[in-house]
Amino acid sequence: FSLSNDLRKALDKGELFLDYMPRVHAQSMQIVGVEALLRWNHPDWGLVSPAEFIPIAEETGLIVPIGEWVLREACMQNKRWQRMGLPPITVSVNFSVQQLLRHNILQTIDQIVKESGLSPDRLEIEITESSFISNEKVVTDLLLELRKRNIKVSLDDFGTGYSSLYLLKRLALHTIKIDRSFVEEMLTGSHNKSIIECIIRLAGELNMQVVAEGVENKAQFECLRQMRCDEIQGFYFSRPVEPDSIVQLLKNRT
Ligand code: G
Ligand code: G
Ligand code: MN
Ligand code: NA
Repeated sequence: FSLSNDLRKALDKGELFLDYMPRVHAQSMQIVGVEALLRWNHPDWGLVSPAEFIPIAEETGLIVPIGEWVLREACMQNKRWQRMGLPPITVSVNFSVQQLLRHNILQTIDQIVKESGLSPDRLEIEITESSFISNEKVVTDLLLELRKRNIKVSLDDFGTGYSSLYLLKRLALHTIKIDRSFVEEMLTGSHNKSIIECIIRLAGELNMQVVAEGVENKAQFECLRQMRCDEIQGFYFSRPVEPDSIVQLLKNRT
């Protein structure tokens, strides 16, 4: 049983694909973006969770070619939706730190965006706070370069990691994504609602957009909307779905 050997071949064999999870504008309930989520259809084991194979991809370095494939596919898919005349949306792509630290990462991103024909401001790169550990300068500089190109950057799983407010202020971030652990208990747990309120206010002060992740019910949604959270993502609106389902959601948007 060697998942890493199989993963090495998965790209060439076409076993990887992307699902897309909608991001919804809280006030209008309109879909304004999607997060690309990698899936692996293993010939023997069926669907393998990214929680299982992303760490293997990171340890083996396979995340670099796989991540390039994800970026290319996501940009091309978004361009395809646009060519169909659908309302323009932003596609978000998760990046592991190993990808960010490649010396030629900017050229790679530039080339893929150019090839796809997607407008750079329709792409968002999701990074996590842990990307800065030991690499603060390199990653901070990279974010500045991405901002020059109008490519958006979001800080994923915010609040769970290395959250230095000092660092946050200095980063060229477009969006903060509140980790779903806060949303999960926002109406039952003791402090989570206040933490969310603080993050929303902080994002506003720093001129950043704020997204709440893991919204699963109407009560959470209404509460976040009242708190003036910009966007929501979660099973309440939609699970991750195939590209055709995004077409349906966008066609229903008027
Ligand atoms: O979709 P799901 O909940 O199963 O994803 C589990 C984890 O895998 C999430 O933390 C998500 O960020 C990560 N993930 C999904 N797709 C990608 C990808 O293309 N690249 C990287 N680096 N991580 C991904
Ligand atoms: O780490 P990251 O935020 O990239 O992880 C994204 C993952 O979170 C997706 O794979 C998705 O399945 C999961 N997710 C998103 N919204 C919800 C939700 O409302 N409930 C639950 N249980 N998981 C969610
Ligand atoms: Mn993410
Ligand atoms: Na997250």
